[in-house]
Amino acid sequence: MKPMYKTIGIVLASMLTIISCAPDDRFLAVDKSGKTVVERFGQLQVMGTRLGTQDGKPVQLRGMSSFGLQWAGKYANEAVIQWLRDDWNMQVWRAAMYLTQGGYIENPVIKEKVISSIEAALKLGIYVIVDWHVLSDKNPLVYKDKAIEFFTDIAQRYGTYPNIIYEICNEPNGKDVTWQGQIKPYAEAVIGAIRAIDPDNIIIVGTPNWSQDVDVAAEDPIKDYKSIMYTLHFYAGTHGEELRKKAEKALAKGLPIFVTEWGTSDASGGGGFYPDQSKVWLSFLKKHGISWVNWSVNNKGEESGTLVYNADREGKGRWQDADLSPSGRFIRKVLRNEIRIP
Ligand code: IDC
Repeated sequence: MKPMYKTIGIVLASMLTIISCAPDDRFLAVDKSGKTVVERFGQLQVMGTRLGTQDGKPVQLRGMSSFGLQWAGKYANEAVIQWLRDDWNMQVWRAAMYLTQGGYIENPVIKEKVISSIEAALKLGIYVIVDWHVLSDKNPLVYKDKAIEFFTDIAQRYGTYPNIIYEICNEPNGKDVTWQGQIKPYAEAVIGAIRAIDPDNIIIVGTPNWSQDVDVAAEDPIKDYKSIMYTLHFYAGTHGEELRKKAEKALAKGLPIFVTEWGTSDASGGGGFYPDQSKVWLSFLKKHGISWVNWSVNNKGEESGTLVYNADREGKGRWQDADLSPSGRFIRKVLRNEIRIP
């Protein structure tokens, strides 16, 4: 080969390598031309079991959850959320508003942390999940009226922005809390109230048994409304193949799934860091194009938390490696597309 052709060949080959290694633009919070994820994806929609952009392209959103806002509300500010967008490549932020354990029912001012999360997301062009964090209160019907009042207000103030995603009951749980008995009737009432104001933003519904029984919801999904998704939650140290089988069963029935919460630890939020089990899950989510949000941004010192004990006590962001827990370093690399997920 003439030297000139050889040079051209090498240049072309290296260009191809660069192109094929460059992260898919769909996984960027801000693309090379400076466009934010919301500018690019616009009004999200549900297409079969998949989340899709306004233009009808399937997407997998990835991001971080706040910790309980009553404990870690200091991170629900623009500086931290911008750091997560720019340094972590976060496309979606979840504002986890507990109801009990010092949450909204006992302390309604916590709502301000949801509002500051939304305001930051609008400014930064990312999606924001407004999470009504049903947990120790188990049965979502207990605070149904409060939920309707809360989501009506959020929809009136922000429903016209494509950034908003409603999550109306984090984790219904308890033997007596069933899909048909409590969760579905609750969901229909709250969805009805939101849809009276906001016709199209995604609404995510919790599923029985701490949002694990997506297969049960798939037997009897909500019929009267569009852009509804269902959540599956897992903790890599506790949940594995059995739960993935449930998800596959639900997908096969056509249920659109959004993992609004998962952790690299066991189900307590602590008990170890499980990167290998997490990778198996991440690969499963990638294969099915399921969007996910990781639990959570806190410095409590538990393994699922992103920060080491007592780091960033003021909520300023700009974290260095030493501020991050093993889980925080792992998730940051995953979001930055620096760890290959097969
Ligand atoms: C956990 C926190 C933990 C806190 C507890 C309080 O990680 O520090 O003491 O809440 O209830 C969930 C819940 C989520 C839990 C998390 C870990 O949605 O609120 O956070 N988890 O236990 N479901 C499964 C696990």
